[in-house]
Amino acid sequence: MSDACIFCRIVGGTIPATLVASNDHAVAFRDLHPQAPSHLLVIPRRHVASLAEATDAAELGALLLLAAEVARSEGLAETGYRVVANTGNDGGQTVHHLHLHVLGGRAMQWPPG
Ligand code: D5M
Repeated sequence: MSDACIFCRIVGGTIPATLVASNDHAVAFRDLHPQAPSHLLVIPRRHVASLAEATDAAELGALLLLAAEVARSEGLAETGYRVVANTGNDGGQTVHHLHLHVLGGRAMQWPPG
């Protein structure tokens, strides 16, 4: 937990977010700047800077399972969706607390920019 980390503060409840689901390891909430009709972020409760620093397989499994759960609850399971972990500078990561983007509700493009 770091007071300097906005996602730690969302987990701790000291800054607001629209929470949609959680489990023992992870919390899901709506992205502040949605890039698709459904855009959720799934983050570990623990501060992990990025996927490159992740070491706990149970925690990563819990993140992925929560991503699939929120995609189902958003009604995306039938049409499909995208799960993205921007990692490091070239990956476009701007918040340095590991997060999965869950994007859906429109057809995605490939390759991403
Ligand atoms: O994505 C970081 C994402 O985090 C980006 O899509 C905006 C989102 N964001 C930033 N601050 C907040 C708060 N306070 N609530 C909800 N969403 C937020 P990245 O992959 O690091 O570029």
